Amino acid sequence: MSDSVRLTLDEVHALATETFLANGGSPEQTRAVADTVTAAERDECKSHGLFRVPGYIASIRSGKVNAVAEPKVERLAPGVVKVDGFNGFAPLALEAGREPLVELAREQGIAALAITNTHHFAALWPETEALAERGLVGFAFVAAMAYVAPAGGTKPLYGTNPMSFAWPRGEGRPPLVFDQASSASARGEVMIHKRDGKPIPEGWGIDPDGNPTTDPDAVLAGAQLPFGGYKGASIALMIELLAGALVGDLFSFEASVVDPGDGGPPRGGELVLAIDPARCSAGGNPVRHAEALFARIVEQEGARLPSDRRYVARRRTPIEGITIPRSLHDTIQSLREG
Ligand code: NDP
Ligand code: PYC
Repeated sequence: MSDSVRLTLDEVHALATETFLANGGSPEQTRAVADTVTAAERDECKSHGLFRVPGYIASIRSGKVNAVAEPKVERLAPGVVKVDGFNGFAPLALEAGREPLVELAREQGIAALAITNTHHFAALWPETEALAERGLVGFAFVAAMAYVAPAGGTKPLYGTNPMSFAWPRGEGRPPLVFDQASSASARGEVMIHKRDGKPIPEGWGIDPDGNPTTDPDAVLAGAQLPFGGYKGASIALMIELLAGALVGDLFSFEASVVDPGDGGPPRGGELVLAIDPARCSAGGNPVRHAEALFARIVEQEGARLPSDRRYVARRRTPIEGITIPRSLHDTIQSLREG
């Protein structure tokens, strides 16, 4: 018997859906999370697809997450919309805020979406890509739990705090998107190395005594490192402030304190920004102008645009399907029993 299982994208969605419904997820929360998990598998973002389902379910079972929460949208200021996720998962709250954010950005040129009381366990590109598909420039920021040492320190304080940016390209082209942790790698990547019995690259983390190590177990017990030293640490710090203090939610170290240790998503907020390029430029067409830059990048051998790997996977996986380790498939199947 093979140690991996091949699934179509419909099977991925059905597996996630049945597992969430069996564990008390409302149809709306379930669909939103299943869409997010399936999108990650479709784009081969393995650290945030089905791999996360056991953690999502653990967080329902521990009582940390309200899997039937109904997000509430409210206008905080002329250019700011807020969504209270009422302790549910982030995807449904993000969906609830998306069109109001788009509308405000088109009206005013720039707008913000402040998300609070949610649990984010996904990649960030879906939030910004959706904005760029509607012709807007998008930014998203989310914190996590205390995983990453500040520059020069050895104890976890910041989350792996990703930020995503998306730019619309027009003429039928998918948006340019980057989505990156402010640590040298996402924690999910360290966990996948541990699961697969592989060492992690040097520079990803330190052990509990502060020594550099390539042992994923030691880094999970010690601290991850910011990417690029103090520069990544400052980005992690900015994201703590934007997705924590600014929107009125927790810092990563505070999320760690309230977390029951169920292995599921951190509690916290998120900030999403949208800018309408048509309302921002003093002249010319920003979207068309950007193409000159992108062309100069890809004309260099070995260079590519961020997101191109995902788009290649996105064309392939609907035909070939995806594979996951059999052990993960068995675990999720067993969670379906509720
Ligand atoms: P990676 O380092 O794998 O990739 C970061 C970005 O760089 C991607 O946009 C990627 O595009 C791009 N990229 C990679 N290689 C190149 C290249 N050679 N040229 C140009 N662009 C390139 O991601 P991370 O490990 O930092 O993060 C992985 C995921 O984990 C992210 O989706 C992030 O949102 C998620 N995460 C979620 C957290 C949460 O709290 N919810 C916390 C931390 C991380 P491409 O995808 O096309 O390869
Ligand atoms: O991979 O670092 C990560 C992560 C944290 C929360 C969700 N994903």
